[in-house]
Amino acid sequence: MNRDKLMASVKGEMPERRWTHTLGVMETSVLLAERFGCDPVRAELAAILHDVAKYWPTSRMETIIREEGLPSDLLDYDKELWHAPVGAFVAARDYGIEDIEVLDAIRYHTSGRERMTLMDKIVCLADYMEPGRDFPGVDKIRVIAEHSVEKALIAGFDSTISYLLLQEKRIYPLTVAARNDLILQVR
Ligand code: DGI
Ligand code: FE
Ligand code: FE
Ligand code: FE
Repeated sequence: MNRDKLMASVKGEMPERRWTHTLGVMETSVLLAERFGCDPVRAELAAILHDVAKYWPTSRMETIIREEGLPSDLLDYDKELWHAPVGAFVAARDYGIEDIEVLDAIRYHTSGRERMTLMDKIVCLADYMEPGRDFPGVDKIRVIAEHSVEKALIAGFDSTISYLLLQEKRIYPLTVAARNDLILQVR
């Protein structure tokens, strides 16, 4: 599928404002890829697809997690986490994406993971700091991202973890592992 067809198809899976967010993640992923030496074409492909399953009904995501062997521990954590691994599955099954780095960048764009690839980091960070994002601390993340993808991503995970603590929600272990590992990487 060519880029235009892919974009039109993914756009159809979500409301207008989420597509605007996706355009922002695409633009920011390309920028960060060029800044930090990742392939901008493949990073952009991951960005196009990263939230493809975001607006799928919970039951449809749950069925895929159960029937397609995705990590079932996800079912005990916030449903907001589900669209990322489900999105990677859909990218492979419905869009024919075979590039494992692209699929992993989609799969881990919400949770992060230990030993994130540069592409994982870029898509996850772009998701935090695309131009449409407006949460306390996002400007600080954009400034840090001028020089360090890892330090900016730590700031992003810190804000998510703080939010989860305030909401008295559970924290998915991969997010803790991602943050701990990034801190070792920048030390
Ligand atoms: O899909 P987006 O809204 O663009 O962003 P995302 O895929 O990064 O999803 C972020 C949401 O996931 C955010 O509202 C916090 C929520 N979430 C719930 N539990 C966890 C979590 N995020 C992380 N990183 N780790 C969790 O354990
Ligand atoms: Fe997402
Ligand atoms: Fe994110
Ligand atoms: Fe997103």
